[in-house]
Amino acid sequence: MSQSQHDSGHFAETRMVSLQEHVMMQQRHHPTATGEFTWLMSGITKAARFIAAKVRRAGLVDILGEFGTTNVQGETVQKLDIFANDVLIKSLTYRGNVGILASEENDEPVVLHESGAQGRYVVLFDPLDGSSNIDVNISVGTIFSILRRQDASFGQVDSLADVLQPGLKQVAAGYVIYGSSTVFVYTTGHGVHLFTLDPTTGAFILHRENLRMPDSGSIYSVNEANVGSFAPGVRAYLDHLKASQDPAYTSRYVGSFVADFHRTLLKGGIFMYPATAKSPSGKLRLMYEANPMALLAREAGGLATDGSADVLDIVPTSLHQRTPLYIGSRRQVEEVKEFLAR
Ligand code: P6P
Repeated sequence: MSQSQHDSGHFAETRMVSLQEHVMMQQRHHPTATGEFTWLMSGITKAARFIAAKVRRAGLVDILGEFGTTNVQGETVQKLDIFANDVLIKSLTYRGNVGILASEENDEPVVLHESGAQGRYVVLFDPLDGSSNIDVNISVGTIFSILRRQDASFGQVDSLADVLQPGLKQVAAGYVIYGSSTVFVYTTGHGVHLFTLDPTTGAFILHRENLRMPDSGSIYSVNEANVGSFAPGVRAYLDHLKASQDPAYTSRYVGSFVADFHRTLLKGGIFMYPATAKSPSGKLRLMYEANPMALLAREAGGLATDGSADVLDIVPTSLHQRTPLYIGSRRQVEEVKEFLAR
């Protein structure tokens, strides 16, 4: 095969760019970057590899009796979401540039005093969203959001002021989906980029760069068991979708947010978790579920709203607050806002 034929082959498209290299290249958008963000992101990818390896073995629980009993070291083996939370905290605590961690699993933010004045970043995460689906082998995911500590509060004991920033302030956001393959998706505000974990080398390899969500999609995703307690505008919108011929819609609902969002990002359409009787403020959390996905949606050309406002504009009042969420292709999100405004 001639060199030119070889170059036009598979390797030319993938260029074999690792996530580490890509994050370094993204720094060109930040002339003042010192590489510390790259070092932080390598902590997240390290944790992702450990979590992926553990999730892959979850099915062996019953066979090997690994979880819920003690392991060979006599340690009590933890539930997967606790494991994921511990791995993320351990991977980020010693990066030196993270000042505060906030997790779905921890009531309060964790201030990393050891980082001192170097701890410029706040990292929020849902360590293993949808973990209840692992028993039935449905994809689950890790969601993360990165903020920069606000100079005014820098070094203050009250860390909450640093954490409770609107989604527009995110310097990066992303998720890892543990599915048929492990895919890492992130943005630093300059496009959405997708990487697949090569289990043999442990490298995340670029496979989609500057991904664009379709401006319109024919898939809607909502738990229709809750339709009885949806607002009239939501019910009217669902009737509209079912009656539509162009496009003719289909329904897909996995019940794992990362899986439902990943499909929406790639194929378009809309994911909805409206307010319900059981979850009057919506079920999904603003800070480490809705905000990171809303930044990715916007960077890919889509939208995310709580029904009236842009999710990224919401000024948070508490770490674990919930929000109704309508996220996906521009056309569908703008349509649902019209129905909700009637
Ligand atoms: P429901 C999983 O438990 C989760 O937090 C999200 O991942 C998912 O989108 C949602 O809950 C599903 O909730 O009420 O439809 O089962």
